[in-house]
Amino acid sequence: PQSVTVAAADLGASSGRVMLARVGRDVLELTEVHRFPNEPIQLGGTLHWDVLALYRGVLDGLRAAGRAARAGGTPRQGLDGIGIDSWAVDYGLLDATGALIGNPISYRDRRTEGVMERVHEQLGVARLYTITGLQNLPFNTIYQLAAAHGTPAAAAARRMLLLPDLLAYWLTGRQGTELTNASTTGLLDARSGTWSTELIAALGWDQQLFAPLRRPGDTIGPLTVDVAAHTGLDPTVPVLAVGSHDTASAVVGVPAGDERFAYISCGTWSLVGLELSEPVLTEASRKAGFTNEAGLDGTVRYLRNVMGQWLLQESMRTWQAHGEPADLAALLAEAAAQPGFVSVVDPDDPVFLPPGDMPARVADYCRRIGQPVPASRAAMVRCILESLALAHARAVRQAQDLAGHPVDVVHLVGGGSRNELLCQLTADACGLPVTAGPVEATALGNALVQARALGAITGELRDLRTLLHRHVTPRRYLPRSGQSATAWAGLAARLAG
Ligand code: LFR
Repeated sequence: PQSVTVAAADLGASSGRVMLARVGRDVLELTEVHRFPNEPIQLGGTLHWDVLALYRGVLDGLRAAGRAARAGGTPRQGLDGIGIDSWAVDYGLLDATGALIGNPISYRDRRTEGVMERVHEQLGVARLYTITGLQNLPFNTIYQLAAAHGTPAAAAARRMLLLPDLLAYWLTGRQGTELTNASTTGLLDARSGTWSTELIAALGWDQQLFAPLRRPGDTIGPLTVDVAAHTGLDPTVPVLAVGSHDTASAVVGVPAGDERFAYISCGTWSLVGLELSEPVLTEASRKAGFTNEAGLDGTVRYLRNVMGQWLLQESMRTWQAHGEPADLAALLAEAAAQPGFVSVVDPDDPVFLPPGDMPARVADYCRRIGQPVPASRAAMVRCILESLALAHARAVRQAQDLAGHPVDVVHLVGGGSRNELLCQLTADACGLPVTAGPVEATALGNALVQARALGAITGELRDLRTLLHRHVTPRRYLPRSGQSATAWAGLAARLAG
């Protein structure tokens, strides 16, 4: 076909959206047709995702996408494909009949506290890294499953499906695990790209709990009759595997040309790193907290999780909850006018991981290391964004050093690319040009992979990016000359001290 029309469903930590995309050799158009909130719920002391609300949001979005496609007079009078991505590591458990057991739990829930250390004691942290290449984040699926081991729910479980695969199962009746997201579980062998039967056995799980792997571009299956009836879509519309880990899709959506680049996929998290052809499994890499996740077409996403705009989002939520709602645009403008280099925090400190009163935690942190407590909300935002920029720069530098892969430019994609102050501070701290945008890199990456699977475009990852390059206009930020490297180094030294 000349072009195809696909729906890209992208679930994020605070909202989900369904985008309609038209993709062909000469066209790349993206429209948001539905957006819905994602509101985790605390119940019985546990933080749950409202997975059925998310499923309903996807169904509503697919109905809207079908309607919009028909109105646009697409060749097939409807959709040519559907792809789903979301954040990583979280899952649902299915019983022997395929029914969901309980409600999926958020990776920010505290039930994994101390579990990672226990698993490391049992299996050896260095050995884990040589097998999986994964950074030690307390919420990786491997630790969540270890926390669940022995519970009645886990005893009844016959399948573990990661969230995008769970939704795809409900749409199609087919079970499987998409590779890019499987690579975030801590149970995938990074070299062979298959489930680590060794780790699965060592942790006392049945191998059958883990579904057969699928790759981005594979066909998952047609819609069930019920779903087709409910959404008004043709039952033959295929659900396709995409980079179902949102970060994998976002990296596909980085509009890089031939330059040597680092990327920052900047949303609730900042995922900072490089695209490589081989994993880096050294001890130095492990100690620096770098991960080797699977990217499209056998690439390695060599990156580090930086806590990201989460600190800002939770601050906004806290102010709102205290009855003092803040306007983000106004606050960012005020923050830009604040003096710099006053106070800094390490956004990756575990105190910032759970939901809660971030301004209070930032203030405590500043007090603890003998810095002024930000005296206004604008000063607080300035401190958070400078801290984030510094963490971005640290990860960009470390990635280059650890992989022996120097870069000339940093591509910053995702919602954070709208935050001009953050982009500018990141350029300043990195001492490198930052190319910001597209905002919707994830949905674009999702749609491009579908379009290639459907034959509307061909080629390798770089060809997909060439297409992207022609249709998006990122914004460029150059490091400001007045922002001396010594000032940033001084900030970094405060954290080291
Ligand atoms: C980003 C992301 C990160 C992952 C974190 C938790 O949305 O997918 O890549 O580490 O969420 O799943």
